[in-house]
Order: sequence, then structure tokens, then C-alpha cells
Amino acid sequence: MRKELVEKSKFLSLVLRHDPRSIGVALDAQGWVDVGALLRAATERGTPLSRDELLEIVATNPKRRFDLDVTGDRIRANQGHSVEVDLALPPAVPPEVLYHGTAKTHLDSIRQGGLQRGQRQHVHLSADPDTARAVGQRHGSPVVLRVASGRWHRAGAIFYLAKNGVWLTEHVPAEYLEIDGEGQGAELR
Ligand code: HQG
Repeated sequence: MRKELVEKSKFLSLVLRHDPRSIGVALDAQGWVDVGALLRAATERGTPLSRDELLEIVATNPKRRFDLDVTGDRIRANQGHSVEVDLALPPAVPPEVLYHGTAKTHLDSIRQGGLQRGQRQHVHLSADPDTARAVGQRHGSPVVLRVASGRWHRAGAIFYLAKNGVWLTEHVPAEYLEIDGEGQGAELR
């Protein structure tokens, strides 16, 4: 994505995931908003955004954070919401192992409560440890947890695969987590 668009992409994340009301738009139940209404509201509230810029952000965003519907008239965030939306993703069977990147400072609390979704609608899991490490780095000195997603799914947990490849689930108890790279059985406890 071109550097000039980074701030506008962050603005779109804020509006489409967390705070549509900050510019006076509303998401529908599945998280969609009309592109024309969004562009008008953004421009009126001090973040001028053209249709071409929006289309370029959707197409080139490195994490494919946004999606247009088939008509191209509506946009939504693929995942990461804190506002209540139902993305209407079908439940999916996860791979046997997924990864979660976090900060070392969170480990004690994760030992107690497992992975909690916090402000967001889901816990976010990555298919590979490198992506997870990059996610963890956002919070401080990173640590990557291996998630026994296959086992947790067989125990009844529901998983979803967002359109950009991020795996979502509501909660992961500590007994399904271990620290990556410390060998089988390197449990959190
Ligand atoms: C941690 C980015 C204490 C959790 C990424 C994380 C992702 C706990 C933090 C997406 C805990 C929440 C989401 C517990 C979990 N006690 N801490 N029991 N359970 N945590 O930002 O997964 O760039 O809400 O480990 O790529 O870091 O925005 O979640 O450190 O996909 O598109 O609480 O955000 O995408 O932080 O990141 P976040 P996340 P974007």
C-alpha cells in the first residue's frame, strides 16, 4: 500500500471496526456501510477520502483488512471489530495447530484465564508463527503461543476463518496453549 494511504487506512479501521459514530455513519448487522455515505461523512468530518483512494486501500492493504460486497457499493472490515457485528462467517474446521502472538507481560494473566477476546469480538489466531510474532510485537516483547486448535475444536469450540486468513474463536482455555519453540508439553503452567 502506498505510504500516503496509511493514515487513511487506519482511519477506515477505526470507523469500520470500532467507532462508526465518530463520523456519524452506522454499520448494518453484518458490518457493512454504504461506500458513498462513508466517503461523504469522512470528507465532511475532516478526512477527505475519494472513491479511488478507498478502492486502492481495499486492493493493496497488506493485511486485506477491508472487503467490498459483490456490487462494490458497500464496504466492511474483514475482522477485528469491537462493535457488535455478525460477519455471518460459516464455522470452519481449523488446522491442528494455530498460533497467537502476545506480549510476555500478558503470560501470567493468560495462564489464569486463557486467551480472552477483550474489547474485540473474537480472539485472533494466525496460521503461522511469524505472523503471530508480528502481532505480539505490537504489545511489547513478543512471545508466540501454540494453540491446540484441532483439540479445542473437537472439544466443541467454534472457529471461523476471516476472509483475510485470520482465524477467529471466542476463547481459548489455558490447557490448549503452550509456548512455541519450547517443545511439546511446554505448557503455560
Ligand atoms: C492479550 C491486528 C491478558 C492478547 C492483528 C493480546 C490481529 C490477554 C491483547 C488483530 C489475555 C489483545 C488482533 C488474558 C488475551 N490476559 N492478556 N487472559 N487474553 N490477551 O489488539 O490478537 O493490524 O485486541 O494476547 O494482526 O493482539 O489491527 O488483539 O496481546 O489480527 O489489522 O490481549 O489486530 O490486526 O490485543 O490483535 P488485541 P491481538 P490489525
